[in-house]
Amino acid sequence: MKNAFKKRLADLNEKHAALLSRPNEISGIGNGIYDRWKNPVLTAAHTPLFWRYDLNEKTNPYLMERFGINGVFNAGAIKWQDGYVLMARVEGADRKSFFAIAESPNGVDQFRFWDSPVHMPGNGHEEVNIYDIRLTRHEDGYVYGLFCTERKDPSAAASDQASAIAQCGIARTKDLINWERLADLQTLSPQQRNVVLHPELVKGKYAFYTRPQDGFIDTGSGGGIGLGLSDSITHAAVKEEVIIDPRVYHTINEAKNGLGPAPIKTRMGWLHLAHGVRHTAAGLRYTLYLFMTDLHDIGKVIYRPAGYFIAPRGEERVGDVSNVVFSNGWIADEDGTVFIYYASSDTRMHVATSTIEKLLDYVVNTPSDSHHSAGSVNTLQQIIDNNKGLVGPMDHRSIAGNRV
Ligand code: M1P
Repeated sequence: MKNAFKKRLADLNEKHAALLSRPNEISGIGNGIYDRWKNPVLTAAHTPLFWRYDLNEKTNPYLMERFGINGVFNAGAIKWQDGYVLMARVEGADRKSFFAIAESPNGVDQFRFWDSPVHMPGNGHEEVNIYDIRLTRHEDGYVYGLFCTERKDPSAAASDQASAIAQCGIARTKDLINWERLADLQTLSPQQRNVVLHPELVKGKYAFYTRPQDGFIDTGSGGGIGLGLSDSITHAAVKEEVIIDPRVYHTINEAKNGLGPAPIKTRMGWLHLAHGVRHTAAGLRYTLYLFMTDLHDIGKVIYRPAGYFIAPRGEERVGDVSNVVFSNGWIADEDGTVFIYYASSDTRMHVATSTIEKLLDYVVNTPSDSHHSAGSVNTLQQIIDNNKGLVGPMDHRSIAGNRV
């Protein structure tokens, strides 16, 4: 058919334009802490057609994809001039990840990729894959990107084509386009992932939140989210990591955890968003949680609400790595709105919105974990007792009235 190419191109363009301009809306009544938004904000289908297709009819007469995109997820986030910017992990059909920037005028829809992906300079260590960047607007004037740099484990047997080594790559920029690659972070741990740079100097040093781990997947003796200081940022080295947020038996982070984006400074403390992982019969389950550290002693956790903050729900539960929510980007706006960007199942990006005041209320007033069932019952009973007289008719067989 003579016009097949033109027709297919017109169809592709129409669908793509419709997706990019699709308005988003808040989904349901929510839990009072945050609002989820209905549509994913960034997916593989958002990537430009001129990335995926050779648009020349002579060299691609069937207008077939030449470069498949498998997923767009785990994005760093930053407010840039007036735009809401996501620096996403884009994973090709070839399983290689790279970074690309997408920008929205309002933070909840109309995200559009910049024309070219980020050309991140290499580290000279046979880097194979890079992913999960955390953006920090540092007080030294640079925007830093800390990300996982991964390569094959050189000590693996020839028959083992899966063992890998993960470390923390560091780059900095002043325009989000030109990146200066610095030396990878040195720590005493054989592997590192989920490393985040604190936005302020601490005692004149650069402060890193780390996640020591023995293996590529298992953290082994790595006890949780650590904190360490480095004199230098160009050759960053942390000689001591203190675990500030440990993994704990029978909680949402018993298997492993890791910090999400750089913390937000509030009047009450540093607000942290992290992911916790637990084992289930269906595999690993990743959820998000919040905690707060002291404004002047960033290693001291002062509030840690029990349980998860966001867990995978509905279509979020399904994807390349199912039952996962993961966040490494959030934006606190001048008016106090907080845009929480999270990925689901290593496939797509979503947004939830809240405010600084709501998140403070949540971390301060949500009961902490009692670490046993009887304690949870006591916590619940306390809420029920406090509500007596504030609700309508209750079923007297089940309320605290029987106990008073
Ligand atoms: O597949 C889920 C996540 O697994 C890793 O995170 P962590 O090191 O905490 O287990 C990362 O590969 C992350 O990209 C991925 O989303």
